[in-house]
Amino acid sequence: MKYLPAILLLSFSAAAVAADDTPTLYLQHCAQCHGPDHLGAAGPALLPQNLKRLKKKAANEVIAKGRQATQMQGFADKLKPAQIQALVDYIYTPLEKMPVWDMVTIRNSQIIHHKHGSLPDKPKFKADIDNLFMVVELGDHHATLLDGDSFEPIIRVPTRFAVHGGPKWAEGGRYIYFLSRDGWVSKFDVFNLVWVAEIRAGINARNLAVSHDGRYVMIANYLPHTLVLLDAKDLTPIKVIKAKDSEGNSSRVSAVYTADPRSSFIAAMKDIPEVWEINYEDDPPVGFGKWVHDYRPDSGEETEKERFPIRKLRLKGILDDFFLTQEYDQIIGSTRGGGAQVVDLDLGRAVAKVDLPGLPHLSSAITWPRNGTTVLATPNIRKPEVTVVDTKTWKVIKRIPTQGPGFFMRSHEKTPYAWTDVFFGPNRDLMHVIDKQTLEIVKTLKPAPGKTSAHVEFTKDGKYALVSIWDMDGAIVVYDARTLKEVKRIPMKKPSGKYNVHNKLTRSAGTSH
Ligand code: DHE
Repeated sequence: MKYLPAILLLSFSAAAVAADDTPTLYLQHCAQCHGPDHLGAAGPALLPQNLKRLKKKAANEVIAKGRQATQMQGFADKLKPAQIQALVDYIYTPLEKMPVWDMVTIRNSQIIHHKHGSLPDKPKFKADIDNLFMVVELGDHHATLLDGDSFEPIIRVPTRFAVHGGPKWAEGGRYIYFLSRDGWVSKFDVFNLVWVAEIRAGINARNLAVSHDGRYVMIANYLPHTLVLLDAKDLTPIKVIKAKDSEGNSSRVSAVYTADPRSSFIAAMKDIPEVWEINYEDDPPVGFGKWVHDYRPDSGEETEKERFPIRKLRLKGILDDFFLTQEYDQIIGSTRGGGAQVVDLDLGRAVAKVDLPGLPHLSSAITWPRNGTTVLATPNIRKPEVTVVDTKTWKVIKRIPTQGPGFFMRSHEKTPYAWTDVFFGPNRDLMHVIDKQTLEIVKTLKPAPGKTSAHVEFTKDGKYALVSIWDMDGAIVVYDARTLKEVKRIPMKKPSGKYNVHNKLTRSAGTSH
């Protein structure tokens, strides 16, 4: 017998363990990185809720062969196929008891890399801060800070596993906040190019929002059913709000957004027909929480008496996804089962229905002025069309056929075009460019044949459009937004979204907020 290293011998003895002793196999081979409680450690959480986006077959392959560009090694030489399958079934089985993720657990997870206020207030590099981009590279879980004038990367840093939703800029571009699907919130100091604080706000999280004054960060969680409010300075938790209606029915929180002029966060509920508004003023308006229907003070963990009151708007149906108008007075949300409704935040009720079939991706919708009105355009995850709606009448004014369902749509105040990807289907390497006045597709680009092209963001002056090539051997392709000619290609590993300081902080109507 050839010499075998100790670690392999250990693994062969593990292979002798019967497949019905899968928990032991898990502890031997997986627990070190993924946590004995499946909640994740250096590696991601392995709970059915966190694995929803990975098919069992793909999970089997990852265990057998490992995952490219990560520390996940393959186990095909150590485990029999039946054992690998047993491990797959095991991690897709719900835990008997869900772990508690409350104020104490959250607080204990906090990591302060640099004390708030301890780092210099001048950037370490020369660039127009207002025109910086942060690019999330999903391929190997990194983020690249890009100079929006030279299109040269300034720094590339590792992120937590599976960042999702837009990282949120704050304080004029000094800081940016990321959220991973496993609930890790990470704050990056852009001037000093370092991570300053981290905290795990949930087990399975959706997105985060930062208050317009830069003081608070709010996290929307699927698991547990909570909203978590953090102090933006060092991410210290302030409040854990249980997502429950007045009858005690608990809900996942789909997403949370900031409504600047209202000094509030707007949160969408996934399992109850409610939308919540959480005020973050020091001195909230009297009776804020009693304003809609029969709101009763939250019985969850309160840390401050009258602070952060919640208005709960009861709706006719559950909203899957929604868009906040530029005035922040109305939301338009897709209703489960089809169609969409417009909810007036001041009246506290639905005021119109919109004929949006399929699954409009409203969190990616944009608006622009046209013929004396404001139009809203949304891509559709299920239907090959971009739907254009008049926001005065809420009537559909045009259905623009596309080469396949799309995910993201973007424009800019200073460009005549709106860009939309064809994210799904055989034509996912296409990108449509739509004239915002004629509502016709004027050009269809194919930035990288055979590779998905998606998610556009503009430079602060709207002169250049940056497109992501979603591939391990991917890139950011920079286009002249007027001539539609390529000007530069920056190699990246599956770059998902990119976020421009100016466009995000001025709440440009051409991008998501
Ligand atoms: Fe996202 C944003 C929900 C799947 C990439 N996604 C968002 C937002 C929501 C959302 C509510 C807005 C949050 C924000 O910006 O703060 N996404 C959902 C889903 O419900 C859905 C369909 C299913 C799910 O499993 O969560 C979903 N999203 C995906 C993906 O599969 C994508 C393509 C790859 C990934 O990262 O998992 C994806 N979502 C993104 C990106 C944004 C985003 C890049 C930010 C867009 C922006 O420009 O702001």
